[in-house]
Amino acid sequence: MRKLKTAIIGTGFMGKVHSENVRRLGNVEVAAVAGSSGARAKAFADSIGVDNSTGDYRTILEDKSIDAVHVLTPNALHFPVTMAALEAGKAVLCEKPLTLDAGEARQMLDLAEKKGLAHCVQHNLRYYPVVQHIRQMIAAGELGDILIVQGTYSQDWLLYDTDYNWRVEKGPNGALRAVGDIGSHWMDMIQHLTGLKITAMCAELATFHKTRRKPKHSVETFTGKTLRAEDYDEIPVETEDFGMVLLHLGGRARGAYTVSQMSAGNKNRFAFEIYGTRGGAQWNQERPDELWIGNRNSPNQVIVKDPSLLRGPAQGFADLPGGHSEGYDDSHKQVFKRFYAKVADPSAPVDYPTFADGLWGMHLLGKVLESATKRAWVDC
Ligand code: SOE
Repeated sequence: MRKLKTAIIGTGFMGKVHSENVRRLGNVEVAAVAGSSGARAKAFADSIGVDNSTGDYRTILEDKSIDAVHVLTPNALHFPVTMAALEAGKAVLCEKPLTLDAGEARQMLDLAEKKGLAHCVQHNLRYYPVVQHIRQMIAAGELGDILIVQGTYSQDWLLYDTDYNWRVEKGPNGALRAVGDIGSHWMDMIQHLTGLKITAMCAELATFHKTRRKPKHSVETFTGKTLRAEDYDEIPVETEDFGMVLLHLGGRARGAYTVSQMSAGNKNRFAFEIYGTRGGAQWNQERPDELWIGNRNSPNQVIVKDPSLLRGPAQGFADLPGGHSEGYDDSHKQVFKRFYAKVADPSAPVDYPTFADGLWGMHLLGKVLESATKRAWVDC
């Protein structure tokens, strides 16, 4: 089988996660790296052992031997980079939130479809093995009709006003920060699991730090704890630190979630609870191999990941035996495995999140903003 060639566009936290995990597939070579400058691209390429690096991603798009690109830039660049990559005939895997608004996402989806190219938005968190197990249980009706969904995606890496990242600024990030960055995952997950669409919402956003101190030099996601007072400039902040959203799903279900980047002690706590007419389920990303099942008339259970015990298709998302954790890195690998199967063979199934999911996600983020601005319920 021919080895596929891919390129990593973006040299931050996600550049590292994507390059490491796409290499685990074995049939995909990271052939090139693009960054915001030649120096950044080269430093990153050197760190992962790639010879070909550039400060101009268009150089990569001209290379006919490259099959696909990973768009891992700040959000504002997802649209121009993806459109150029599709025009150049590359399959595109883009980080979330897909774009700055639904209009851009619509254009990306239309172009990918017109060109007949594989397209994917990186909602990797769907693909923890026990999460897929609960999806199968829900599909089989074991939780009954879904009534209530609730949860949070909470982190603490932006707790202090000295914590800074490009996401804090509207320009590179877009208008929604916490809800765009991690609320997008929560909404995608809950719809993926229940099969229900969000039909209405009421959102409120809060910016606790009206100004933040921006380091004079760039700081990577989840870092920045080692700087001193003289290393900063004070900047105004327009994006939210916290969001709370009430939801209607389908015709009957109701729910609520919070999103925070300022909840002390929560490192990457993506938690959901789903309750139906027959049973409930809870999961927390910080304990990824465990799934709690709640029963009304029999003892509750904690299911620990073991591929041989997972329900049907969920087994395909576990590559290690029971007792061997599969976590964040593995969830990325599961998306890549399916996306590159499609790149290699256009007749392969689309069993990964596409730009259509990303477009719906951007539509919902637009509704969050609309509801919070109007201080009112909005239909989706
Ligand atoms: C930062 O908040 C971040 O890296 C997100 O961008 C990811 O999508 C999330 O999975 C982990 O946290």
